[in-house]
Amino acid sequence: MSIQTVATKPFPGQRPGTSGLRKKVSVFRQPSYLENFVQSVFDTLGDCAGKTLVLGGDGRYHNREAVQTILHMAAAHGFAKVLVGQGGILSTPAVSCVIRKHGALGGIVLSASHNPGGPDGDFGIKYNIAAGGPAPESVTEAIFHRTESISRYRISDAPAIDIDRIATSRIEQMDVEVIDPVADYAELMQRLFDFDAIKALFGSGFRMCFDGMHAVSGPYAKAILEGMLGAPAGTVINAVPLEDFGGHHPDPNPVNAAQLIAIMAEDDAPDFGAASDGDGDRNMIVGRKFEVTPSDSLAVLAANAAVAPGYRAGLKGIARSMPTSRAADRVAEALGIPCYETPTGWKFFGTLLDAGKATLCGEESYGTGSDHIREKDGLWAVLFWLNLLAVTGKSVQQLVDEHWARFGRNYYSRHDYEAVASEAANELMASLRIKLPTLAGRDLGHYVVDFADDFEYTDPVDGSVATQQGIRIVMTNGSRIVFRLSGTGTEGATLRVYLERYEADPTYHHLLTQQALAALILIAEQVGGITGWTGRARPTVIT
Ligand code: VG1
Ligand code: CO
Repeated sequence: MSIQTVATKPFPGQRPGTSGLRKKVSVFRQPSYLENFVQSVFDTLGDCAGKTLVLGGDGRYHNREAVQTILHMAAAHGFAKVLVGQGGILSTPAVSCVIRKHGALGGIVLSASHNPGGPDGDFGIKYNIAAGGPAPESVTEAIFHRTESISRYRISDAPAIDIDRIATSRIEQMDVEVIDPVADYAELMQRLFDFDAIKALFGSGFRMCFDGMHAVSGPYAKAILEGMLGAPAGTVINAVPLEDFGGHHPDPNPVNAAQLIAIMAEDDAPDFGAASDGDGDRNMIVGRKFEVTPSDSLAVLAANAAVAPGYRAGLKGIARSMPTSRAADRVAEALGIPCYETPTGWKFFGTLLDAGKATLCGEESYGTGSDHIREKDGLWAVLFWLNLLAVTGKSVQQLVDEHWARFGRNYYSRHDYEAVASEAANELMASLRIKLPTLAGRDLGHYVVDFADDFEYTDPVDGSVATQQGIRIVMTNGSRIVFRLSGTGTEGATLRVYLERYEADPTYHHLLTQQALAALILIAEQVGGITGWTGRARPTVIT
C-alpha cells in the first residue's frame, strides 16, 4: 500500500452553491471529478495530521464509491481518523452532531438533498467545519479557487475497506471507524425532548405517519419513533433508503410527498403526519386534513418552545432566511427577543448560533433547526411537534389556529419555475434590478410599494457581506414579493417567487392560500414579466 500522486486538470464550474457542489451523477462519475474537489477541500484545510474527519451521505446512487474514494484520499492527506456511518450512511444533521460530539476538524456530507437520485439523478458534496455547520462562503470560495488551478491529487492505493460492519480498520496510518449512524444523534434528541411524555402519547392510542421517502431519515425515524418512543410498527413508511429514492423526488412538500398527504386527508387519518427529505434535514408537518407551512411551523415552535426540556431556559433569538414569512418575527417581538433576517442557506445561521444570538432558525423551504447542531434538522422538528402535542393534548390544527388568533396569519406561498433557460432567468432578474429604483411609492392596485431592493446582508458577528440575495418588493402594509434564483439545481435555472400577505383579522384566517395571495401573484407577473421571460404560463411547483 502506498500513496499515489495522480496528475489532473481543473474542471470548470466546481463552485459550491447554496449547499455544496451539486451536479448530475454522470458529471461526478467523470474520472478525477470528485477527486479534484476533495483534494481542493483538503488543500484549503492545510495540515490535517492527527485530525479526525466525519464522513457519510444520504445513501443515494454513487454514495458508496464516493465514500471509498474520500477515505483513501483522507488517508493520503494525513488524517488520523475518519468516522464513517455504517454503509456510508449519515444524515446531514447526524454529521453535524457527530462532528461536534467527537471534536472533529470537520466533515464531508455526500448528498444532493431533495434532488432526485439514481444514475440519471443528482449527486452532491459539501464540507462542514468544526462547529458542525456548512462551511461559510469564505471557505467555499477558497475551495472553488483551488479547483481552478489543481494539477494533482493524492490517494492511497490500499484496497477498498468494509464500511458495512461496525468496526475499526486502517488505511495507511489512518483509522477508519465505522459507527452506528443513529446512536449519537438519538442520544442528543433524548436530551432535548420529553421522551416520557411522547411515549405516553403513543401509549394513549395517538397515531402518526412518518414518510421517510426512501431516503436517509427512515432508519433514524424507525429507531427513535418506533424503537425508543414506542410508536406502533408501521408508523414510519418508505423507511428503507434506496439509491434512487424509489424513483421519487425526496422533497417533503405537499406536491412530492403526495402519498402522505393522501393518508392525512382520509377521514380516519392519523393524528400527525411528517416527512423528511433525501438527507434528513428538512421536515414537513401535517395535521389531519391540515398542512402546516414551514414558516408557521417555526413560529409555532418558537412560541411554545418552553414545552421541550432542551428549550425551557428560553430562546436567545430567532433567525429566519429573508424569503421566510415574518410569522416568527411576531413571536420574537412578543417574547422580547431579537429576530435576524439572513440570506437563503443554512450556512448563514452558523455565526449567529455560535455567538449565542439565536436559538431557533428556520427557512420557508421546510427547514427548521436550533443551536443543538449547525444544520437544519428534520426529525428534530418532528420530535419538537410531538413534544408539543403530548404536553398540550391539542391537535395540530388547533395549535396553528390558536397561533393565528393570537399573532395573526401570514399567508405564504412559493412558486417555483424549474429548469428554465439560464439566460432568460438571468435577464428576468437583471430587468427587475433595473426597475428597482422606480418602484417605491408606486400604486399597484391593491398594494402600494414601500420599498424595493436587492437583499444585501452584513453578518452581525463577522461583518462578512453577501450581495444579490434576492429581489424584494415590499408593500406599505408589509406584504411582500421576493424573486430569487435557486442555487441548488443542476439543470438550467430555477426561478423562485415568494409571496407573503399578513392578515390580522381572524374572520379571514381560513381563506385558500392561493386566493388570499391572488392580487400579489398578479403583481409578481406584471412587475417580473415571468411568462414573457420564461415562456411558462404557470409555476412548475407551488408550495
Ligand atoms: C434551497 C432552499 C434553501 C435551502 C437549500 C438547501 O436552496 O431554498 O432554503 O437552504 O435548498 O436545502 P435554493 O438555492 O435552491 O433556493 V437542502 O435540504 O437541499 O440541503
Ligand atoms: Co436536505
